[in-house]
Amino acid sequence: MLINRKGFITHVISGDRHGILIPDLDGFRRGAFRLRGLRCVHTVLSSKKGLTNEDLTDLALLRLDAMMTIEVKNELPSTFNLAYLLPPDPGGHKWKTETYREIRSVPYKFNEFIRDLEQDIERRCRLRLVSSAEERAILVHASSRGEEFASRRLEELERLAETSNIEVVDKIYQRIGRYNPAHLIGKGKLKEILISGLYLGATMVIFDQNLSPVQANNIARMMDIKVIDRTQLILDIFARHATTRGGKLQVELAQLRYTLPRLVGKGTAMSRLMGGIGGKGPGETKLEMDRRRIKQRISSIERSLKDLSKRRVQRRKKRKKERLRVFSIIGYTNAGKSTLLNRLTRSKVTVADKLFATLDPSTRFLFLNGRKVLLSDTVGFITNMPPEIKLAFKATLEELEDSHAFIHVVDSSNPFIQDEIEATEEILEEIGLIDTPRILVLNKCDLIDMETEKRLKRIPGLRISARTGQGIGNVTREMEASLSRTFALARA
Ligand SMILES: Nc1nc2c(ncn2[C@@H]2O[C@H](COP(=O)(O)OP(=O)(O)OP(=O)(O)O)[C@@H](O)[C@H]2O)c(=O)[nH]1
Ligand SMILES: [Mg+2]
Repeated sequence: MLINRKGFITHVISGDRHGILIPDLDGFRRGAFRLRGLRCVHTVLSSKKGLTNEDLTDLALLRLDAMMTIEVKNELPSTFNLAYLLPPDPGGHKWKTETYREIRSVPYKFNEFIRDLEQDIERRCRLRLVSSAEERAILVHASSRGEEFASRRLEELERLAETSNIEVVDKIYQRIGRYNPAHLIGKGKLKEILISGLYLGATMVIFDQNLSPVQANNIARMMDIKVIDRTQLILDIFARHATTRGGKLQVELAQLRYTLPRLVGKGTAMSRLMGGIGGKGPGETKLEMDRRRIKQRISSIERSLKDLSKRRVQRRKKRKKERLRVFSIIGYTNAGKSTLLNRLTRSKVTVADKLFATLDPSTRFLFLNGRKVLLSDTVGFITNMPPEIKLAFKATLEELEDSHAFIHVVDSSNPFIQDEIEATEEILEEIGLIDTPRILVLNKCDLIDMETEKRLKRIPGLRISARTGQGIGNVTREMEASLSRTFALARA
């Protein structure tokens, strides 16, 4: 039975010898620091005694007031077991169990006890909430790739989370050989993660691996906090950073497309899975929209985007007629692309120590050999870009198609510079632009030490610092050389 604090029975559940299945408790009170207001009391008929692991994980995941079992002996109630959650305490236990000879031996009034406990939990949780973050997350990376790879990925995921104003409370690496199609990682491990997350006051779990609709739904059903994956996190960042109408629509479309298959007839599933992380994305107002309305919205966005795209085509035609050459600055996110654009064209586009600071391509001009050329700043690349994200990039990708050459910027202070270069090259390969001439630029050379210097020797590229201006002359000279080469070709 589930019993509320007034003593009314809200659910009667019959199980079998394997156990009981507690129904969906959505709609009953909940909150980051509150308990559910329901206690579960069930009989134990088999020879098993006390409380099982299952009992305790249900207690924690559903945030029940208490889990109670009554053992049955000679068809009469005998030993009474009780478990309740404890306030967060570093290194402490998550719950406490008590055993009594019979139910009447419990020495306190349960309602008063649970009210005090709840206040205690709330007080201690609030004490730790000193940051201004909107959400608190546990990050999970599951793969067979080993510790070093995992920690690098988790670090990047943490930077992404911070960009979305999410505080990271725990990072978990789970080594697995094969993904579980139903819930990515084993159910036991998953429950463990979720419980420790709740205990740390997490409001969401972010998976580095992209979740299939089935996985996302199964995991979200197991618990009361938001479950999202890396793609959704990146889309949330896009939603926050997009500034132009086209950019915003593009991101909303990508979010809706990602969400639609993940909506499985459950009202709250949407708010858990949608953008809406901090409630600032375009997803925010659509939280409770149903499938049909999402579909309508998708087609309406597609129509608007078609119009915008037509206008872009016209602009590109005009440029072609004027025979304006376009150079595009590309590279991994946060490499310093916008800083370089500003340096080369003396402009002031947004620069920030954030991932995906730039979303909408901005174009400025400069003169090379007395000829006017355009320079485009683009959205940064990142490893494992899923198709939904590429969709949000459409305007940028179109810009790239028209480019005369790319200036590929990499952050030379990054210890994994080779991976960064490859991530960008892989994307160029995928979009069929690997043959466009490229000028490789190793940026942030003001930051590197002797050790890094040695490592960089093997990488052919211009050493520059977009921040200090060091080596910038070489970049313009390379751009000029690249222009003369094409003109020479054209004449030949
Ligand atoms: N020390 C140093 N910092 C730099 C240099 N170039 C850029 N930065 C810093 O690196 C951070 C990212 O620079 P951005 O120009 O915004 O990088 P971006 O590649 O446009 O990044 P996204 O638009 O987010 O993909 C900022 O904090 C810059 O100030 C450099 O040459 N040296
Ligand atoms: Mg930028």
